[in-house]
Parts: sequence; C-alpha cells; structure tokens
Amino acid sequence: MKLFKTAIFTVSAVLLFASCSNKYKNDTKLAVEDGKTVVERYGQLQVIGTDLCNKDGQPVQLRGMSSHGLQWYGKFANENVIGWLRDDWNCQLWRAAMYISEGGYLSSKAIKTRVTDSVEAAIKLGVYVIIDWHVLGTKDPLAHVEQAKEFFDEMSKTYGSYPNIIYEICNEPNGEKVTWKDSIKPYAEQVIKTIRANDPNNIIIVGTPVWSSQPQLAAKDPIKADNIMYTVHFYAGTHGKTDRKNIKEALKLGAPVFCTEWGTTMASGDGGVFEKSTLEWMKFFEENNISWANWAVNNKGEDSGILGFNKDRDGKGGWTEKDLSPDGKLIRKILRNEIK
Ligand code: IDC
Repeated sequence: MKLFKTAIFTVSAVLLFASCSNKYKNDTKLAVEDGKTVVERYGQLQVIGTDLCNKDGQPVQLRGMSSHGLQWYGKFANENVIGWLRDDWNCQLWRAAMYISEGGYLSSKAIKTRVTDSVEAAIKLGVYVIIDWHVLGTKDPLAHVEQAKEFFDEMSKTYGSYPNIIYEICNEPNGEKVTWKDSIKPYAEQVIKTIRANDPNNIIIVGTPVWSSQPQLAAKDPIKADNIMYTVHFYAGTHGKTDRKNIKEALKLGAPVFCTEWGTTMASGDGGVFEKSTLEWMKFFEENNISWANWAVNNKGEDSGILGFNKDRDGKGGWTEKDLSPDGKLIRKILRNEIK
C-alpha cells in the first residue's frame, strides 16, 4: 500500500511539474480579452528560439483566417468581415492573399487596394495581418524579385511602424528547378534587406521548397537575420505524418515555423473535409506553438471555403450557421476553442 501511495505521489508530482513548466500554458488564444485586442496585449511580436513571442518574450500562438485570392473574393477583405471574424470566430489574424499571377498583381496593380484595405481594417480592429505575396503559378520567386522589392518597400514604408504587420514574401515556391539555395534564399535575402531598411522589427515569413512543404531544407541553410520564420503549408486530406516529421526536424535545427495557409481538404482545395486529420494537425500545432491561418474566406462553393455557395454575396459578415459550409462550421469551432 505504501509503495502504491508513493507511486501515485510521484506520478502526480511529475504531472504537476510538467504542466507548470509548459511554457505555452498562459496563452489564452483570445482575439479580445478583458476588453483588450490581441495587438494591444501582445504588441510587437518577436522570434525567440523557434517561438513566436509577444512583446514580453512569452510564446504565443496566433490563429486566424486567410482571404481567398483577392482578385476573385477581395470583397471579403473589409472591416465588417474581419471584425466579424474577430468577434464571432475569435480570429487574431487575417491574411491578405495577393496572387501575383492568375490575374493578380502582375496584371493589375489595382489589387493592392485590397491589401491596404485589409491592413487598415486590421489596425483599426487590433488584429495581426499577413501581407502575402502569393507566388503560385510563376513558381520561381526570383523571377519577379524587382516587383516584390518595389511592393514590399511601399508596404513597409507605409505600415512598418505598426506592430500588426507580418510580411509573407513568397507563398509557395514550386517547380523542380526552384531550390532553396539558388532561388528562394537569394530572393528572400534581397526582399528582407528592402523591408528592413524601413521596418527593423516586424516578422518576415519566408516560403520553403515544394509549395512550402520543406522547412527542414531551409533550416539546414538558414537566413542570417532576426525575426524571420519559415512557411509550412498543409492540406488535411493530402498531408500528414511525413510532413509533420519535416516540421519537427526544422524545429530541432532551430528554424521557427509559421503555417500561413492550411486547408481541411485535399491540396486541390476540394475533395471533402478531413476532420480527423485536421484535428491531429491542430494538436500538433498547439503542442509546438505553431501559428496558422486557414484557407479560405470565400463563397465559391469549393470545400475549403468557409461560406456556402453564393452566401453573403456582398461581403457583410454577420453570418449564421446556415451561411457556413461544413468546413466553415469546423474552423469556427476550432477557433472558438469548442473542439480539440
Ligand atoms: C486555390 C483556390 C482555387 C483556385 C486556385 C488557383 O482554392 O479556388 O482556383 O487556387 O490556382 C495552395 C495555394 C492556393 C490554392 C490552394 C488550394 O496557396 O492558392 O488555392 N492551395 O488548391 N497551396 C496548396 C493548396
């Protein structure tokens, strides 16, 4: 009996110690807490080790939504929608996905106003905002490095003094010839230099090879600069254990990781909602303090869109359950901490 009691005591003491020493335990993951927005509470973000941290150096996990392509569904990039996502969905973060090809920035710079609308709404609402240079069809980020420098020079000059801003400088480099060493890293070094001339502090997130799935390759040859993180993307119907292993390896090598885009579906953005796999990923992200933005806010009718087909055509927010797709219902629950 005595032995049994000692064993119970030892186990409880170990568990108590483990929970107290969990460095992520004070993170409430709330968009607004005691009347204070997340940006009022966390302020200037910084990277310490592999953790994203608040102004006081405490690790924090940011969670929120990504826009869909702003050239198609930019009407949702407004204060009403971002405010609704903050207050009803508990989003701490909005990602403005500015495609450069597929009818995006390279064909019409006017799309930039969807980014600036997003940033101004985020500043007003006290949420963080990712400015995403959405490289996809053009594969190699170096191919448009001059345009990227011009764009980020303007963004960082205009908004660099606000702690709300996070720069994502290349969404998904892809293509066999697009390597970390010869393309992504030299691209990133140039763009980082441009941003840092105007904004010494805000976080800069760098894409990784193969549609941002290989952070461990970046981790082996990291960029020498402060407050840099590396992108990882996943789609729950396509990616799983192997991808998490790559992330673990990157973290072990000391590379901070941020998931700027993920979906509950197949990588096509369609093909059903994979709830079980999604929740496995969420657990992994929580345990490893990895911040994320979910793809995507739109009413296109594809499975990864949070709204049902053609719902909220005017982009007003204020949605009821009936407006949400199965994906939308699941993501809302996750963000509201109603499901784990
Ligand atoms: C998809 C959209 C889809 C659009 C397509 C254009 O969901 O409506 O027709 O882009 O190419 C990504 C990309 C993201 C993709 C998404 C889903 O970053 O732009 O959006 N995805 O396929 N990487 C993996 C998946």
